[in-house]
Amino acid sequence: MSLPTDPSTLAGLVVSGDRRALARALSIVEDRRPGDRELLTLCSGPAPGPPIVGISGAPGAGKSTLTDRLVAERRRSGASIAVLAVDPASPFTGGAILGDRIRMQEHAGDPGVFIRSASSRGHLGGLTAAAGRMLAVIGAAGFDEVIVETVGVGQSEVEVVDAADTTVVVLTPGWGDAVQANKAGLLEAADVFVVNKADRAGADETVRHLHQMLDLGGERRWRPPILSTVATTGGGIDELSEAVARHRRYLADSGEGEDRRRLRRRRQVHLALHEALVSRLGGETDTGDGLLGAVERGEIDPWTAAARLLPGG
Ligand SMILES: Nc1nc2c(ncn2[C@@H]2O[C@H](COP(=O)(O)OP(=O)(O)OP(=O)(O)O)[C@@H](O)[C@H]2O)c(=O)[nH]1
Ligand SMILES: [Mg+2]
Repeated sequence: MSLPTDPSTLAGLVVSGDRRALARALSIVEDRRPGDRELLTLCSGPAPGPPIVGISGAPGAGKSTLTDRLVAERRRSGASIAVLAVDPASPFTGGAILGDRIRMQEHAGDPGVFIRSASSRGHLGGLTAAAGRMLAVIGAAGFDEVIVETVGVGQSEVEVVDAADTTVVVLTPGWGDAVQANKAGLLEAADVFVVNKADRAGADETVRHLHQMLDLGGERRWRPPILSTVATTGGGIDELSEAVARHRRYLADSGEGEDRRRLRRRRQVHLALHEALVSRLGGETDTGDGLLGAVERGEIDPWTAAARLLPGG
């Protein structure tokens, strides 16, 4: 049976749990195809949606292996889970995404698990905005939990992890990793630290370094636990799952979960605005004959160009 193309029928199918409809709806909002706005409106509402766990870390840190283990662990309790793998550096890690898909085949055929990736190819206003739209649609599809895997430990990843309720930052043995996490602002962004590949030398030292850095950071209402895992064998996964559950309870009890949700909705407005304006500009692919070209040649200053994009400007 072919899928309907009109947004309201499609959204109805998404909400009723139709996975093919979900995949189609995600492509529409990811690529901003016709009907995307209506779909997003139909998928958005006052309900908080399922809790989102962000898993972030350097390339190859073991995020996908951990995600895979977490999914298997959560499935045992019957929870349905959607995974969104966000890959900002597609030219370099395109192969890794494919690898993820293959690894995740273990869950293929399990109707309680849905896996999807998003790469930076062709996203006018940035991958963060595209991921936000996709999460809105996934949030309407009735899953008990959502996991977002993001590659890297830089500023853009901090942005992506802002979309999560609970952010797990994955490091590997080597104290340089801990220092790098500090520099990239991940010490602030992390709700849970994982030192993965704890079967390798230096894991204890990395854990110690992280504790020292957290100590320097002063008092905080939630001190991120620091866990060691061996994702390949499943070592430490139960503890990770428990830490995520504890953080979720903290969010609910402290009211911080509600604060984060409000902030997330606000930020989505900023991202949407940025995208809308960039597309008015003619896109980042402007060949030089548009407004951007005039700015490049120095004929128009950047501030005037920006003002011209606004109504009345
Ligand atoms: N020794 C060891 N290897 C691991 C562990 N966890 C993952 N690996 C290996 O590390 C490699 C990368 O694992 P992935 O799970 O693909 O890492 P990732 O962070 O998702 O990688 P990207 O998505 O490419 O950034 C794979 O070969 C894994 O088998 C671990 O705990 N110990
Ligand atoms: Mg991966």
